[in-house]
Amino acid sequence: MNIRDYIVQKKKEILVGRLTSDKFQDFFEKNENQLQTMLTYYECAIMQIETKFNVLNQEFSLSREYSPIETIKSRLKTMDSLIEKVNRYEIPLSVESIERNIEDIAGIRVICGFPEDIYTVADCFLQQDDVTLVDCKDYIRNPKENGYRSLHLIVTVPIFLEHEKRDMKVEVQLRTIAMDFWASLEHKLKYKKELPPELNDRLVGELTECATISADLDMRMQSIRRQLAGSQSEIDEAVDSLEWM
Ligand code: 0O2
Repeated sequence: MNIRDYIVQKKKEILVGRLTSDKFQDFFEKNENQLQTMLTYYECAIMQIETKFNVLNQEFSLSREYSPIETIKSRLKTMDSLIEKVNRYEIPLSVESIERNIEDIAGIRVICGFPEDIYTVADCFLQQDDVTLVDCKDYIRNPKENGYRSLHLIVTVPIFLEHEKRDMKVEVQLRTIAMDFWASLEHKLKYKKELPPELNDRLVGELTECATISADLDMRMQSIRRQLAGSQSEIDEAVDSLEWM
């Protein structure tokens, strides 16, 4: 992300009347370089963590003959979303305080096939000696009221720069394909502002029901996978015992 482009875009929005407050406009202009540097460091931290998950996935596919991770997505928080959070939590407007108080500027989403893979992958990741767990929110064991499920880890990882080492905070969200499918639809509904209230309420209710169905589906598919793995190892043992093969 380029802070200069963001400032230019905001100036255009001011012209057409969609205004970011002067306070923020001022802040971005005065701190352009520092903000750009901060975002670049977060991008480096994302690369670092993405590599860690890719390495784990490769190793799993050797030792277990399947890859627990289906996809890895990453994003830097958009400036609009950052401003919204600064406002909502009344965070003092300085680069240092934003870095200290906002934990999801860098975000990685790791999508796994099955719920148990999430915990296996998270465990291996957290055992690495340069990864420090800051906070963990388990919305799989304790789903949100709307049905949202995911495992959220806030971690720090070091990035090594020319003259220093910096610990960077990153939010890692681990979820299954089904949890991700649900969350992206729910996210769309959340930002659909112009829906009539009755329709909105009905869709919110339907999504909460879908979350229950999707959690059940995850568990049933996991159970099928376990049974298949069990019968496969029985087949392998039987084949191994055939001396003539
Ligand atoms: P984006 O676009 O990813 O930046 P917050 O809710 O952010 O004020 P906190 O404690 O940081 O406070 O939140 P939490 O619970 O760790 O969740 C942060 C992120 O998790 C959200 O980021 C979403 O990506 C995801 N998330 C959490 N709850 C829900 C939910 O109910 N539905 C969906 N679809 N996603 C959720 P942002 O900042 O909302 O969005």
